[in-house]
Amino acid sequence: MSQPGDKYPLLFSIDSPAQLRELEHSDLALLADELRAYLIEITSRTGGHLAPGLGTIELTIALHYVFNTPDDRLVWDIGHQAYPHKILTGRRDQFHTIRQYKGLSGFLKRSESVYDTFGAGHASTSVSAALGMAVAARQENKNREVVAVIGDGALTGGMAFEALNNAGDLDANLLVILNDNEMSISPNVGAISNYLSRILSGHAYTTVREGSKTVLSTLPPPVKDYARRWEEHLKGMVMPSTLFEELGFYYIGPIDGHDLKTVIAMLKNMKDLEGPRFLHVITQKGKGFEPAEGDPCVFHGVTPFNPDTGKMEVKKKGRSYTNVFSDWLCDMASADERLIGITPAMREGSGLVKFSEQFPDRYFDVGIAEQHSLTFAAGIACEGLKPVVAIYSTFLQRAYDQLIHDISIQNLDVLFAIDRAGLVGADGATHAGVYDYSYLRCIPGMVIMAPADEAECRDMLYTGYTHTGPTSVRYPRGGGPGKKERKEMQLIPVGKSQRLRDSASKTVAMLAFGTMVQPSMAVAADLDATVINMRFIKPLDEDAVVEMADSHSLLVTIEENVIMGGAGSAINECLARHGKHVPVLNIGVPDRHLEHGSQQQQLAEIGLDVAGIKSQILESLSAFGLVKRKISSIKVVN
Ligand SMILES: Cc1ncc(C[n+]2csc(CCOP(=O)(O)OP(=O)(O)O)c2C)c(N)n1
Repeated sequence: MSQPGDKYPLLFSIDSPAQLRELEHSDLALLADELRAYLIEITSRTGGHLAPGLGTIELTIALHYVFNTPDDRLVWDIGHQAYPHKILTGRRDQFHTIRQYKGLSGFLKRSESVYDTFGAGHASTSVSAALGMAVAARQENKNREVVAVIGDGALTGGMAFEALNNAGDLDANLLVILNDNEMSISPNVGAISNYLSRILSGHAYTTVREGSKTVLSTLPPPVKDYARRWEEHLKGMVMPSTLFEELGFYYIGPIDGHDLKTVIAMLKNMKDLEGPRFLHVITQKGKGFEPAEGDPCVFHGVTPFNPDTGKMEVKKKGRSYTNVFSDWLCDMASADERLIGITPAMREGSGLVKFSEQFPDRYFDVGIAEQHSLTFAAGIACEGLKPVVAIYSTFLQRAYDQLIHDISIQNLDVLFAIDRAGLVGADGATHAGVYDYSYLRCIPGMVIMAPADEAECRDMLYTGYTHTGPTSVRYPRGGGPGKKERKEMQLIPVGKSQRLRDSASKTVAMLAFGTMVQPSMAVAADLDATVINMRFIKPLDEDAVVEMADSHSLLVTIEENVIMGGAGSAINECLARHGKHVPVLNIGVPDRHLEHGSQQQQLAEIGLDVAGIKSQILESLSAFGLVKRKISSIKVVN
């Protein structure tokens, strides 16, 4: 039987970057070919991020070839483009487990490998982290190189500029590589992106640089240094300096990031220099795989696909909450011309494609700039228009002060459509949307809703849009129970829950939030429990909570959010406030970071699936001595 090594002999002869560094220069092109083919073959089965990694194959090889990793520090931004890095740093044989339960993470993780110098998943952190490492090396007199690789998309994040600003001033020994492919997930946006394109089209600059680079590479260091200064001088006379030079970086580029020879030569040159350096590399997202080159946006993240044609497996999926939001947004925008739709660089993921096509003048992709997106919305709301910020739960974390300082304190009318709330599956801990109840709940005036089904989601969005002040609707990745929305939108009374099921024994009352309503109904049928769809995390339906406390023996709160400070905590506080002493079981996400896997695997791991919820309730009933006393009528099915 043929082994993978037969197909990729060179790649399978390399188990570490140290071995890579022993290869002849002339072998590297073949290695790039094998690495690319291997990446395509494996991701065609596993799914995951594809186009970003295809664009960084040569850069990855060159970096590990030139730098002495892991002692020299290589910091990738986000980490979704680092699959080739994973394969070359001892994880080739486990690569087929990527993003799967107990398998390799789809992002960078310090606990996974010494080569993953900084854990990531969110954008725009690499320059800050690398700068910190460079400063630490200086403090400790360690002679090591630190390299940050950041995409042009991630460069739209303010944090990247905060770090560049700081680095230029600290004169840190740091190399920043801009991996410029003109794409974020969708085409990149913003003035910096336009500026980068202008640099790219500045042929004169490249030509001079290309010439000088060849000369520089052949010179001994002291002469090279002199020549570099001379070149700098000449450059200053004939052409404007780049933004990065103004910030204190020695800038080289743009160079072709797929030309291994050039990239290696440039890296070697820059390695010999000191201080803040900036290498501008042009790559093509999806390079070497025609379907991905043709549609890098679709191939940014893929489901399993046919490696010959690129055709992806279409799983029969129901309607997602993202679709519900997408339709609602267009319907609402048709009804109210004040509506403005805003996304921080997540047009596809957040369901704004249709809106951007139908209402281009009211659509704003502001870049990977969550903080800005909120204050931008605040400004729009100040003028009487109606901003809707479509944002993932995990990315809203980035904009917390803007939420309080710019929106809540001024009680501005901003609706947050919070997608990917709860457990997100394969993206894992960095993307978990399990904190929003807790971090939103303590903000005065914030309305927080969580729908139990698609129809309720649409009505909640409408309710939030109509309400005065900041409001949010948080919904999960994927679909719900499949309840068809009514075209006609209905207001939901703010702060009112909905009783879905009455128990005869009045032993257990399940107070369920959002995604947990459906499994609660399944459990309740077995345990004869009362079920309340709480609908609002804030304002909480206190009357319902008190009524349940007065009439039932055990209250069970259930949420897909961390237990700490979440919806269950809100109920605990309410009970304390009303002097109710009733046993309470808080079910939710425990106080630890959850590994990646499918959403179902994650839910099962922490007891948030039907079986887990049921067994926690049964345990609690027995711990509180309620089983014999009250629920003799309950048919306990194990
Ligand atoms: C703070 C934050 N917001 C949004 C995202 C979602 N996201 C993942 S990759 C990506 C695009 C990154 O573009 P770029 O840095 O240019 O890398 P490329 O994929 O083009 O190689 C976005 C927006 C994120 N990871 N982090």
